[in-house]
Amino acid sequence: MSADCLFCKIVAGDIPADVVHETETTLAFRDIGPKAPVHVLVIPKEHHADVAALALADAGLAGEVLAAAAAVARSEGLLTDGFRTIFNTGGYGGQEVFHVHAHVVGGAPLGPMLS
Ligand code: IU
Repeated sequence: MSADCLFCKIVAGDIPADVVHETETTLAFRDIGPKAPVHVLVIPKEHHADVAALALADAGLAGEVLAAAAAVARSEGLLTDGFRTIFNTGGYGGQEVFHVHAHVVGGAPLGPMLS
């Protein structure tokens, strides 16, 4: 746990979140500012700053985050029409919360990737 990390506080239960999926190592909750009809964030419970740091430190845990993202897509009904999984990374990548999280977004056509 990282003391000043918002998502660590959600994992600890100190800040409420609308949790939709949980495993021993991952947590998924609805984004407070949804950009699509379905917008869920999937995180490892263990603190890693971004997906690059996570993949280097623990590739197995990175795989568990991806598996949780797929489980969320299934439970949110996104597998038929498709969805997008995004890891914003660092400043140029638009990352604002430095606890790695996969955005799982869908429920409507999302358009070209970089629009
Ligand atoms: P980013 O990839 O770091 O830019 O995404 C951070 C996301 O975290 C963003 O979509 C916020 O709406 C979301 N979020 C949240 O769900 N709950 C919060 O308390 C805060 C941000 I602060």
